[in-house]
Amino acid sequence: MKGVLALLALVAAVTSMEDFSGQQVLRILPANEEQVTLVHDLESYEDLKLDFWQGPSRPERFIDIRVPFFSLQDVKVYLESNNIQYSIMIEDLQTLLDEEKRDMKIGRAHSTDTFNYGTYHTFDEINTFINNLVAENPGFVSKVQIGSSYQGRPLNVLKFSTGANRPAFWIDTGIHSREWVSQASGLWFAKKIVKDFGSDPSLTATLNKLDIFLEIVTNPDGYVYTHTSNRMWRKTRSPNTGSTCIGADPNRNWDAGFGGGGSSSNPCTETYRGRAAHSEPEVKAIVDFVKSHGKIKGFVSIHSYSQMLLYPYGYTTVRTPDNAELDNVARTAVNALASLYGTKYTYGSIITTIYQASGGSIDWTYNQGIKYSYTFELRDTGRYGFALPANQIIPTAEETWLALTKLIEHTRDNS
Ligand code: 0X9
Ligand code: ZN
Repeated sequence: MKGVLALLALVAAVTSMEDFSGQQVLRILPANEEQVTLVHDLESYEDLKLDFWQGPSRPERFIDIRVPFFSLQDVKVYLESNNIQYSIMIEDLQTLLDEEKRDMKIGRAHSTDTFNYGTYHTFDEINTFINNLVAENPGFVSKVQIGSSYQGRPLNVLKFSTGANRPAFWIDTGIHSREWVSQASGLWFAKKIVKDFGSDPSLTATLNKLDIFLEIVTNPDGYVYTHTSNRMWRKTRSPNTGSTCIGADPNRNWDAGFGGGGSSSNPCTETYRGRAAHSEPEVKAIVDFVKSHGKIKGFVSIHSYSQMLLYPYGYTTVRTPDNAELDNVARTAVNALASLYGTKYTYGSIITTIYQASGGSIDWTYNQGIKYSYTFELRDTGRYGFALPANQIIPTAEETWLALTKLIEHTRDNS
């Protein structure tokens, strides 16, 4: 085992890709508030280099933590000596990532018809896809560049439109770069819209009233980094003065309860809020776009994992004035989603359903007057987490589309 690990580490060093050999993801079930606190205390031991995939939490709710090989023993002893229940959810993360790499079929598609929707793609492949889709659908699909990432990559948004000056529905995928099923679903949605327009009565009615904007790679620097250096990268890639740690959490960087609970002021954490609200160009670009457009009626931000459909707020337990309506629509949407493959989603406000998160995108859009602001956490519930096998991409996108359609229809008919 030691020899194998050393060899794998060597291979990883040569290719400069972070190696996850021997790393496990532990699923921890704290029984009471005291145990929740004990698990959270682990976060302050920075040397352990833990990565909280899920959590903060409350009693009886799982916390999933990725634990490096060198910290495993310490963490397990800590949990056991405190009588905290846990199980090993992923035995060896690198094994899953090796499979993922094998499944990535490289091959340049020359059209969106031959594009492989059932595999994960690089940033360049996605940009080629976008250009092809635009070229294949003149007068219907266009590309809008809303800004540039910190490292200068274009922030491209697909626009589906059949008339001028329409109100619009926004969808973004991949704001957290490691949540690969999100960007992959975005690609499938783009093709679905083109295929169904003109033949599916509901989508056709939608597009005769609303434009749809779709940003597939919302955090391009992070996404490239997940392919070249660290598959588990979540944040942006902007530097932080006074720290060697890189990036801010683009879902803690919005001006809605900015700096509140469930966000961190430490640049070395995964939930670092950034130096100021909208400090990240990837966030600022959407903020400017939404404000200057002025007629965005629905806004959906797509993440993974947990199988949830959430609405505001994340920063406060105060209910929005639209709580009942948002909840009803969410129920309809998750029922539609489940009708295809039986995938179960929970739904509710962010803070009551998943955890407190301040500075999140849909809290900001809601406060801007975009009533239909929702966020998805796609598959799965943790068996694979962020390393969801590629054979689940298409089923995930298909079922999610049914829920999205409900949200879009309701927005169309009520604004
Ligand atoms: O922590 C987050 O930002 C979300 N979970 S994730 O694992 N995708 O990072 C939960 C916050 C809820 N808000 C949104 N999903 N937008
Ligand atoms: Zn996310």
